[in-house]
Amino acid sequence: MIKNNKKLLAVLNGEKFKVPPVWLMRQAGRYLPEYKNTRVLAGGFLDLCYNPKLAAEVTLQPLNRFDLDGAILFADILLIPNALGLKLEFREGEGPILETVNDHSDVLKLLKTNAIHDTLSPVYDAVSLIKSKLNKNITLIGFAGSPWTVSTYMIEGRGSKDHQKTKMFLARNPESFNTLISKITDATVDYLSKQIEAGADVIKLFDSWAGSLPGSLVEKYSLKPMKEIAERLKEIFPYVQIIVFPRGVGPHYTKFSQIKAFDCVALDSNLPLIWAKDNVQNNIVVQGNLDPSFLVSGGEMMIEEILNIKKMFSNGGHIFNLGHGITPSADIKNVESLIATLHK
Ligand code: 1CP
Repeated sequence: MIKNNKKLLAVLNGEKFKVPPVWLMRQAGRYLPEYKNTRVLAGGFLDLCYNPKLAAEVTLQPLNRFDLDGAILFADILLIPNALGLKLEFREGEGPILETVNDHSDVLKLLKTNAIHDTLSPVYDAVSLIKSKLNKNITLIGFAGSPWTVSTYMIEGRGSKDHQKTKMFLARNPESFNTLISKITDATVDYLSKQIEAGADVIKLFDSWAGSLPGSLVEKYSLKPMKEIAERLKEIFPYVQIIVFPRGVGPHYTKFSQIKAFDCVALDSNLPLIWAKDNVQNNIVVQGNLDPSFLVSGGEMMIEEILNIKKMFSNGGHIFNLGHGITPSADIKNVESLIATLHK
C-alpha cells in the first residue's frame, strides 16, 4: 500500500481513518461572499472559468475557511461543449444557455477533439497554479461531466427536468446520438489527461442526470461511456484515482461499484444508508451523502444525520461529502458545524 500524506487520496488507496476525509460538492460558490466578489471582479461566470488566476483563487477560498481534505478545480461541465464550438452564456439568475445540437449535421459541425485545447488551456493553467499553492496534505480534484449529462445540455440548451428533447434525439437518431456520445467521450479523455498532467490527483465524473435515463438504458449511456473514459485515462495514468457520480440510479449503483476502473462511487442522498453499505461500499470506496438542504436548515437533525452517515460507513472506505451540490442559501455556520461534528 502506498502511504500518503493526502488523507483523501489515502482512503482511495485503501487506508482507513477514524475521521473520514471531507470535501463538499460545489464548495466554491455563491454561498460564499468572497466568491461573489471575485465573480464580479472577473466580469462573469465564464470569464471566471477562463481566468487561471481568479479560478485558482476561488478554488482555494473554501479551504481558507474550512478544514477540508480536497480542493476541486473551479470550472464547469459545460466548458467541453463550449470548446467543441457551441456558444455558451451564463445569465445571472437564469443558469447556463448553450447553443443546441439538433440533428446529425450539427453533430458533424462540432470541432475536432484536438481543437478543444485552444479554448480550454486556461483551465490547465488554473490546475497548475492551484497545485503550486495548495497545502501538500490537500488532494486536488479535477473533473468533467459524463457524456450522457453533457449531451443533455447540448441537446436541450439548458437545464431540464425531463430531458424529453434528448430522449427524442436518442430514440429517433440513435446513430447520430452515439456519434455525439463518442465525440464527448474523446474530448473528455483529452481534457482530463491535460488536467492530470497539470497536477490533478483525482478525477471526478459528474453524471448528474443519470437518474433521468430509463433503467434499460443506464448501462449503455451512463455506465459504459464513463467506464471507457476511466479505462482510457488509466492506460495513460495508471495511478490516477477516479470517482463517479451516477446520481439517481438507485439499485443500479451496485453495477457501478463493480467496475475495476472506478475507485469510488459518489452516493446521492436518496439511497438508504444500510442498502448503500451492503450493496455499494462492500465493493468500493463510497463518497457522500448528506442532503445539501441540511446546510440550509442546520440544527439537531443535521448533526444526527452527519453522525449516522459517519457511523454507517465507518468500517469501510468512506469520503464524507454531500449527496449533491451545496446550494447558494447554505449557511456558512452550518458548514463549520458539519466539519466540527465530523472531527469530534
Ligand atoms: O456563479 C454562478 O452564478 C454560477 C453557479 C455555478 C458554479 C459555482 C455554475 C453554473 N457552475 C459552477 C461551478 C461548478 N460546476 C463546479 C466547480 C465548483 C465546485 O464544485 O466547488 C463544478 C464541479 C460544477 C459541475 C456542474 N455544472 C454540474 C455537475 C454537478 C451538479 O451540481 O450536478 C452541472 C450539472 C453543471 C451545470 C451548471 N453550471 C452552472 C449551473 C447553475 C448548472 C446547472 C444548470 C441546470 O441544470 O439548471
